[in-house]
Amino acid sequence: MRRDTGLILALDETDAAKAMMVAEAVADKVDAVKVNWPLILSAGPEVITRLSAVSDVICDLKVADIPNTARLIVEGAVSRGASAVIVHAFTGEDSMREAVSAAGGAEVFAVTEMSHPGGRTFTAPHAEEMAEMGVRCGVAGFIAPATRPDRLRAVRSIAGRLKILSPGVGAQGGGAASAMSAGADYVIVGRAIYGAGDPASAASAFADELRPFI
Ligand code: OMP
Repeated sequence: MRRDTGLILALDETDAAKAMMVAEAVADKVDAVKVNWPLILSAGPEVITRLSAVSDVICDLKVADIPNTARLIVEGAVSRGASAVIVHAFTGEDSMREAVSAAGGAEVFAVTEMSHPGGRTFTAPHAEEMAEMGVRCGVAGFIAPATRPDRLRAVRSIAGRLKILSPGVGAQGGGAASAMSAGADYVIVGRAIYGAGDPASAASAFADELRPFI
């Protein structure tokens, strides 16, 4: 995944036509588009392939399953054009290794601590352990919260040179610059871009804020 702006669009827009318009409008301002279940369920999995013609696509299926099922999901996403897949780390080492193996040349990012308030309950107490496991399993990097820069910093101290993608910027209250200062390589922004009146201008404003960190 290139790193021209450090910005990843979380395209949770459920109107498929609008989603494609937004992706095209921001394509030169983002390094990747992340698709999650809301868009896949409304537009069908073919949307992964359509978007991959516009941008690198991160398939955020938050895979959380036994190794065999994890493999089938990751293979399905990559075969449709995803260049990266997001998996939950809490499923353990066997599932994570299988996801990395199934991804082939595509990247696997493991969720350590989730960005919403509920993420403090079960994910935060184990985030460091999950990051250590992810390093052992050969993941490309981690998802760590922009809403809690101190916790992002803790994951960075384990991740070494692996990539950190940080959601929670904008609608969830986190800041782009503070996430980068804490060790993120990319920030993930959804509603603050696709929900804006002018998504291209909103993406430009985030790219401007990120420029000093690139
Ligand atoms: P906004 O809150 O609209 O910017 O969207 C954030 C995006 O990042 C959504 O697609 C979430 O599913 C995703 N996300 C989080 O918000 N928190 C996490 O801890 C992990 C993710 C993720 O894995 O991308």
